[in-house]
Amino acid sequence: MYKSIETLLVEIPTIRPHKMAVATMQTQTLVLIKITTADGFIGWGEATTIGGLGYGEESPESVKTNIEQYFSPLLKTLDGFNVAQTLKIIQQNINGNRFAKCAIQTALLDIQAQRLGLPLSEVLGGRLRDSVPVLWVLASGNTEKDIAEAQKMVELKRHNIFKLKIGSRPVEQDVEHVLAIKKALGKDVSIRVDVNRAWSELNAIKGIQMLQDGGVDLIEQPCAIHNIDAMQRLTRKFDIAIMADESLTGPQSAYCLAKTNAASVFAVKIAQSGGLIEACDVAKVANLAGIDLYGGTMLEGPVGTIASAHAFSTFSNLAAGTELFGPLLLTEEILKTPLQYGNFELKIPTGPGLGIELDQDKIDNLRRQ
Ligand code: MUC
Ligand code: MG
Repeated sequence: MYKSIETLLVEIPTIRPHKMAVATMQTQTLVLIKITTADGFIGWGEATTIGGLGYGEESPESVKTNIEQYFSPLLKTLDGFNVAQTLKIIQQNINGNRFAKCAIQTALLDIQAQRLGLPLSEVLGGRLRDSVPVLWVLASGNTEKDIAEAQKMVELKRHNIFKLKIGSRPVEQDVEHVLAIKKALGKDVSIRVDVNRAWSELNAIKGIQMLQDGGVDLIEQPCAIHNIDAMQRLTRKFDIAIMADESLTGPQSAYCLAKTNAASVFAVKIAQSGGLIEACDVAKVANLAGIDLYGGTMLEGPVGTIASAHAFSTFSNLAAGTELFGPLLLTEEILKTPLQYGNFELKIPTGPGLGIELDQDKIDNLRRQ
């Protein structure tokens, strides 16, 4: 029996403003789910999104309401702890709500893995790696600041791949900004851009050509979410990798994107996929279609970040690395022992379940009352 299902909104300021075409973040609202079972297990999940409703279809407040009104009463009617059956019942009774579903599934799998005494990755089929490469996102909005930030990251051996958030300025200005950073950091540092769907197809053709010529390695989500035709034409036209992010919303959309050759790389996100199991399904579709994989983030805190890392550790191809840097963008630590970043990678814990311990006092201090 599930004794309690709590949704906590935890507000943490970012280390600097994080400017994207869809929103500028100064604070992140972590959406944490805590499930306690009658026999004493505690599982955690996360349903964090970006910029209220600016990015995804669920907001922190809608996740909390829907978990309290619909998920929690449903879970409390269930006997036993069969995770597969529980997930099926949730799918049968609740439409959409991928972020909330992902958080609940993560907490259930965390509990299941703890019961078995195994890391969560092993419940998902088994890890192929004990750490994942992690890039850093430059999004201060200022070219000089971004260059200084990147140089510091390389020096610290924290990151040597950078993704730049563009799309809010005219194309020429954005390209100038990106190429100045590329030039300053040199040929050994990989530079990618995320347009967050801001370009028309014509602007995309203009921008991508200049970025490809300037040595940029990858273009993420150049056009609108549903403009799959434009994504397909751009993927065919250019040699540079074109990555689907917001257009990729789970296994079904992975199948459609793969079938239409609308991306050469998939940014897999556990919440956008609707769960860890579904994220692994997306990876399988990509593998079958010969599409490269990248482990994405919704700028989650440590719970969603490490849950994602467990899932990504099972992917047979992770050619484009990951962006699991969310906790490093926050000014407060909510774990008793912080996640281990170093040597350009994030280590995946080997303890049971998620393998992390939350600092409940810290969370109680930071949570929205
Ligand atoms: C996105 O679109 O990729 C991931 C990293 C970041 O800075 O923003 C997110 C969302
Ligand atoms: Mg993106």
